[in-house]
Amino acid sequence: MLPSRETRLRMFFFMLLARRLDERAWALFRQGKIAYHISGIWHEAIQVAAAMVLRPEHDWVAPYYRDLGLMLVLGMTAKEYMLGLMGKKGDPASQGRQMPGSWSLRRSNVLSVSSSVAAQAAQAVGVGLAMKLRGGDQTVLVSMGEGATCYGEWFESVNWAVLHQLPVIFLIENNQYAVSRRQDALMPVRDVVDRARGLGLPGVLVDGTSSTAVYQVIEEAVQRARQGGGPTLVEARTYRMTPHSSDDDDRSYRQRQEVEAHRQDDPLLAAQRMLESDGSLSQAKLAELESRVAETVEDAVAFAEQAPFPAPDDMAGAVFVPVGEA
Ligand SMILES: Cc1ncc(C[n+]2csc(CCOP(=O)(O)OP(=O)(O)O)c2C)c(N)n1
Ligand SMILES: [Mg+2]
Repeated sequence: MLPSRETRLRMFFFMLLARRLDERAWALFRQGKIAYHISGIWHEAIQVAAAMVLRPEHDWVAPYYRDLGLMLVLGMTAKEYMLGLMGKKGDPASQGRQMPGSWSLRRSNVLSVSSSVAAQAAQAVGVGLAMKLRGGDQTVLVSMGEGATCYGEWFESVNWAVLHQLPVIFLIENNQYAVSRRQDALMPVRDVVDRARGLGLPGVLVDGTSSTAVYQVIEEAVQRARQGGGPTLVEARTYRMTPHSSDDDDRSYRQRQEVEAHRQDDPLLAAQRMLESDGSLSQAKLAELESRVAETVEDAVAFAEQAPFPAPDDMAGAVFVPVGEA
């Protein structure tokens, strides 16, 4: 079902917030104020729509490093994001120990991101198994890139989830690159969902630049999972508009024309146009949302800049459990 006008407006707000925070992160990197950034630009529709379908503090999520939009919908604040980006003590994920993008948010049932690509698939399946054993209608959504579906861990995890009909949604945010490798240099199938048949689960390919399309596909997958119908593989297609991370120079492996050709597929602009065309977003309302978001970003940056770093003598804190507390 097409999400309601209210849901579509909410999705647009979070996509806008994610985009402006992300753009600010790139600026902070160039100013030398942060050490690293890994961007979710052009992934916003997928992330925001998927998170919007879930029931907060009821369902579980195993995200990956690009999932800023998803984390914002799940309750991570702009201030918390900036604290993590700047490695400050107030970062809810690791008190400033992990690389930016290594989210976790205990209060929202968000598992900690592992730096090992595809590790979260097995973790999510473990959560799904616990859900099935306990009964109830919880689901777990696990997200990752298309490159991650080439790892053995991913196949093993999906196999197990299908075998035991676990309530897991495997969300693949296909941005067509895994660092410098194009998708066709990584896998012998055209679409990631082509793998679904062999693995024995439903697979759905969706336009990842359309928040409403992603919302509907995830809603169906979540319903299936809640009703005991097992896992679903969702492939949402977008394009990686930025280099892999702030450490990468993508000019060494792809043409500028290729990147520019995707500029017209902006998921944020698509959501805006849709709301404008059905009369849900006036110029005045858009300006109000933009200024609210700009203020939120400014506040978050100012707050995080003056926030303390972790103390050097607390280096192992929030990393190891002190002896006796395990
Ligand atoms: C097990 C493992 N192998 C390699 C890496 C290095 N690495 C980090 S991200 C990445 C590419 C992942 O591509 P994809 O899954 O498509 O996600 P994207 O970054 O494109 O969103 C690789 C190879 C890693 N972190 N872990
Ligand atoms: Mg990718």
